[in-house]
Amino acid sequence: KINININGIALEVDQGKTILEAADQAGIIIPTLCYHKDLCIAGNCRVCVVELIGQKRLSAACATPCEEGMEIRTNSLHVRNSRKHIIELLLSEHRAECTSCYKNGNCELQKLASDYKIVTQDFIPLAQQKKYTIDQFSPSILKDDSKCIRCQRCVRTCAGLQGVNALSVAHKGDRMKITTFFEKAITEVVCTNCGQCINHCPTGALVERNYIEEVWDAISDPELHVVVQTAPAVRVGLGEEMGFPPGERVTGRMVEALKRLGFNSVLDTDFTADLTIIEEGTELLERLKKTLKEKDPSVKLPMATSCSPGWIKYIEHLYSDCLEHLSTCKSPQQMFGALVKTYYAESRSLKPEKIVSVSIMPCTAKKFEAARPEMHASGYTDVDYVLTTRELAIMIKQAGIDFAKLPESSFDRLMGQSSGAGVIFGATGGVMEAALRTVYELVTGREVPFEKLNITPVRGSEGIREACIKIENPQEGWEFLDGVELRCAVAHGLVHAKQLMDQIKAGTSPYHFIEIMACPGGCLGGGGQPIPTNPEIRAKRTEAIYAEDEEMPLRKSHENPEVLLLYKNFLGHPLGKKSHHLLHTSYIE
Ligand code: HC0
Repeated sequence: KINININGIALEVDQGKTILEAADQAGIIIPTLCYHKDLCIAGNCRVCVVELIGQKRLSAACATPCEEGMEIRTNSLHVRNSRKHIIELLLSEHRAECTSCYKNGNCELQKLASDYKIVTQDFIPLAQQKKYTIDQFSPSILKDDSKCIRCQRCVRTCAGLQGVNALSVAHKGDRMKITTFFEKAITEVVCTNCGQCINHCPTGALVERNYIEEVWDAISDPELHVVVQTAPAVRVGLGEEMGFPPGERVTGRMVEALKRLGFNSVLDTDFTADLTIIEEGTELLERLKKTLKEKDPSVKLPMATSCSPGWIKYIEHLYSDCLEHLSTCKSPQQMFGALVKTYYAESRSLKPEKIVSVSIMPCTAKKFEAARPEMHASGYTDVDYVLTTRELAIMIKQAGIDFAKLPESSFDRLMGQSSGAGVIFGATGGVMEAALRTVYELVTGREVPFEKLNITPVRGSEGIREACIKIENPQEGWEFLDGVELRCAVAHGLVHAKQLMDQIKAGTSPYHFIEIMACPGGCLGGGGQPIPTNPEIRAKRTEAIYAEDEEMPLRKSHENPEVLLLYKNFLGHPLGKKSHHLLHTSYIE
């Protein structure tokens, strides 16, 4: 421990703490822009400057470690004036058309300009003179150079959190910019569309491509039947946009809000999450049989989950010789889309061409996924529009809905029922846990004891986690699995996916089954979730997901009555002909 003094307050702090962290401990807020809890320190925006008594130069609080006896002033005249100048300089290079900016109201630069009352313009407004590019080619991400303050959070996100490096810094001095390889469009580089850059951008330089108006148009058209599905993680994030603290579950209110917005049917992606488990679990068992029993060298293990579209793009871009490891299952979003315009349309006597299928996702890559040319198994575009959790919040506000006063409502039927296993898809490790609950019962014919339903080794926030399940006394047909230790691994954040993929590539992977989610924390930390994000917020959302699971009357996918009905009345059996056509896919090298 060392002793310091901040603004006259004596403080004991751990050695190695930065001034920013020490100030936080003392309840003193130092403004930041380039700093983010998820990222390595850059110290390049200088907004967090503080005065150290005895030193002439100001220091960046985020990048300066505390030293014994340090006397720090965070609010002296020198600090205030410098900070104001820094903000003014940043604004002089920023196209500050705030009222027409998509980030209006949730922009960190705007908030600083407001807090520091920047009302004069002492510097030449360079943003008006410079040429700039707005990259609008991606169905997921818009990148507007004129709003960029070059804090490089996006670059550090893409490199440090995701290990993708689609964004980098080019040029020097006043020509310096954040760009891509050879300044190509985002769609032409290794971007996975994960949207983590959006979640970490302090301004409107990176935002989601929004489809709010298109969805309003569809809802307003009396000829159309507009169906909406909501992803598992939306229900534990949406509340933050509506003034609730992180971790508030708003499932029932969300459903009621969607009904009031005018959707004709409010259904649940968790239903197809359960369906995914049946298809993917069966596929895993088939692969185990082919490799362990039939010794078929053409079948690849470990099998990797295939529901996170950022992860899919990552493996297609960077490990295209490992695509056979991916499960052929489409994601729950796309399974849902394919069923809405076939099974749902038939059951409800609706013409598929009159159905508009909308999904609410915590994810920007889902927009890209829905736009993939192969996602037309129903004969139509399976999912027409994908909105993020943030876009849904905008619609709710536009509609004048007082979210806090809403009663709770239930999902509509046919594709609205789910188990707790479907819910936990929203957290890293959830797909694995859900799959293991089902695979164990399919193989042994015995029920997973209630106290063992929570498979804790695959839970948590470690980048990579492992579980080993020993199979004993399997039922008839699965004898070859007797005594087999099913080795599983879970990774979240693409930087961790790399470790598992390098093992596969080298032929040293010890696993049978791996789950990879592109975003930190899984979907609940997705690129379409409320901003801000950080480890504490994601931990609260994670707790909420598991609490939702524990409250569900059914907690195993294969017990979902609506899924069983779907097989009985429409699909036949898992991995059957219809399933293969509607629910499975292949990948692009
Ligand atoms: Fe996810 Fe999903 S769990 S990817 O994170 O599998 O986006 O929430 O909707 O599709 O169900 C996202 C979340 C989903 C899908 C599901 C999967």
